[in-house]
Amino acid sequence: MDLHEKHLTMAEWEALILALIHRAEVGEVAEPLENVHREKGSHYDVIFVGGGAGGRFGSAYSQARGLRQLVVDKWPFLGGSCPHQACVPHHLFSELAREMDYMRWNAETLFFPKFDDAKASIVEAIEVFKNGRNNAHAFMNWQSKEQLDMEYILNSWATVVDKNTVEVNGETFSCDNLVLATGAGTYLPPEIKGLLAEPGTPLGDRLLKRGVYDFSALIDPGLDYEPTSCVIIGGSKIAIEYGSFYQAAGCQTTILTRRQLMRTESLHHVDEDLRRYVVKNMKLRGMEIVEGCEILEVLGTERATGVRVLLADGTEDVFETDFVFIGTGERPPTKPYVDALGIEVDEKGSIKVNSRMQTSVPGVYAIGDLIGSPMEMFKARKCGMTAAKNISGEFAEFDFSEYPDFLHTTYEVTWVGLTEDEAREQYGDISVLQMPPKGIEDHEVCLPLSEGTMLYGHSRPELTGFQKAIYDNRSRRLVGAHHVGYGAKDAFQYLDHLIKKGITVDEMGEMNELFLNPEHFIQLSRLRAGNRDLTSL
Ligand code: NAP
Ligand code: COM
Repeated sequence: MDLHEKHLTMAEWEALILALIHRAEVGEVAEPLENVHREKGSHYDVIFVGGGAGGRFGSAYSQARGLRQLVVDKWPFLGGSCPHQACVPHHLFSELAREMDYMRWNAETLFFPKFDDAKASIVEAIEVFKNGRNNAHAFMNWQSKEQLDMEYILNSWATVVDKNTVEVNGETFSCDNLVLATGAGTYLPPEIKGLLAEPGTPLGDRLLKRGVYDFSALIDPGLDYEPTSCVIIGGSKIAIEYGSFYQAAGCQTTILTRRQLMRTESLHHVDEDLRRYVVKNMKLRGMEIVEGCEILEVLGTERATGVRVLLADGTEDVFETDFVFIGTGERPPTKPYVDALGIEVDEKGSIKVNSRMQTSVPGVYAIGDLIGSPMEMFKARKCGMTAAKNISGEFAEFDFSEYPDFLHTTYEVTWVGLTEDEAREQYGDISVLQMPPKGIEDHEVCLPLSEGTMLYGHSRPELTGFQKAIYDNRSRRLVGAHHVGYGAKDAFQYLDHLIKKGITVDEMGEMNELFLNPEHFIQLSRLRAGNRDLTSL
């Protein structure tokens, strides 16, 4: 469908995308959606293969710099997996988990009714998401075309022929620069038996055994029964986030993990006090966490019936369940690029790039999840922007080794900078301002106290969360901040910037807080800022 002379309203976009998704679901080949200025020819300064966050932001930046760009995506909308199967549903489920948790703890107090497990349906939550996601899809296309004037071909596969040639629906487009941005998918460890329906099904078009889901299968085709329990394989962010949701929805959840929870390689700077608070509170909600185990097999022939593991003590055990959820991380499928371009990849298959997003093939860039960890939104978008800057002639680098990080349980868990142990090792002389203070038990103090924890503060102080700020005593600079609670996540975007700028305890003490503020960092810093020699609080 040629849209380049048309202006679709949001409602028209929604209807169009919905119809195309439906046709794909029933196996029909649907026509492409095109906003292509063919009057300008078929040559581009840059072609983005993949229109997720990286490809979309890279395209927008290229446009803004006066480059002619084309972005191609297999789905009928831009924005990638985020609005379709990944970040947006995860945030919806985490919000629901928080609400259900709140209702459970407060059930039959004040005006809160008895919590009704029968109404906490995982299937319904997925339906709510699927019925609503189309609006975000529509906005991605509307904004990209009407506001940002991107050229795009959607609902279409791009085949990379060589570094200057891309084929889409039998038509050839040429480019001076190519940006690969096709993301990653769930990693299915080959050593775990029984994940797939048919042993030996190639990973590319794999079919999970019935009763086995990853974050994407959970949504499409979607969970079609209300599970009685859940066993999660792997200890990733996905495991923690989705597991907390299932548990809050009344589905008894067990996480089977090789390492201690939150000690997986992709999570850096996780403070031990924060980790303990998080894990303690997951267990308090009834989750079972089995650490140090090796996952051997998903049992069941027709459908999953359990997971067989080797426990830390060397014995074998079986965790019975009708719902196995995969949390073993993600890897990018890069073989087509290796085959077509001879591009260099690392041992996990991620495309190797330098700090300018340039691959081993001149003129070819790679961005986002395709280049490996961290598979986070900020990185994908800024990778796209960095590639576009370099293509437009600027020398631009992007260092994503240090960044603010987060995950959800029934809490927001957020951190930036060094942990207490790392700071002590690096600086020696440090001060730690934390709540509850060291030596005080969680139940002894109703702090941190703010929006989201006010009621707990007055009835269950141990649920109010945890926070910690770490200063280097010599320079008086903030070197780390850690928080479990509600409402503080946004602050960490700015704290990251302030830490990089070298903000001191004195400058923190001069800031204007909006009282009651969720992380208490400003007032705690002010309480100590007057001291010539900083000490902990
Ligand atoms: P991940 O952080 O890469 O963790 C993978 C997990 O799988 C680890 O616990 C790992 O254990 C385990 N694992 C791998 N192979 C295994 C095996 N054979 N047996 C048992 N366990 C195995 O995974 P993820 O959470 O899916 O995240 C992928 C990327 O997406 C990350 O970059 C993450 O930051 C990002 N993401 C972000 C969010 C967010 O909320 N910001 C949400 C989801 C994903 P070991 O630790 O023992 O290796
Ligand atoms: C967000 C997708 S859901 S994008 O980063 O705006 O493209």
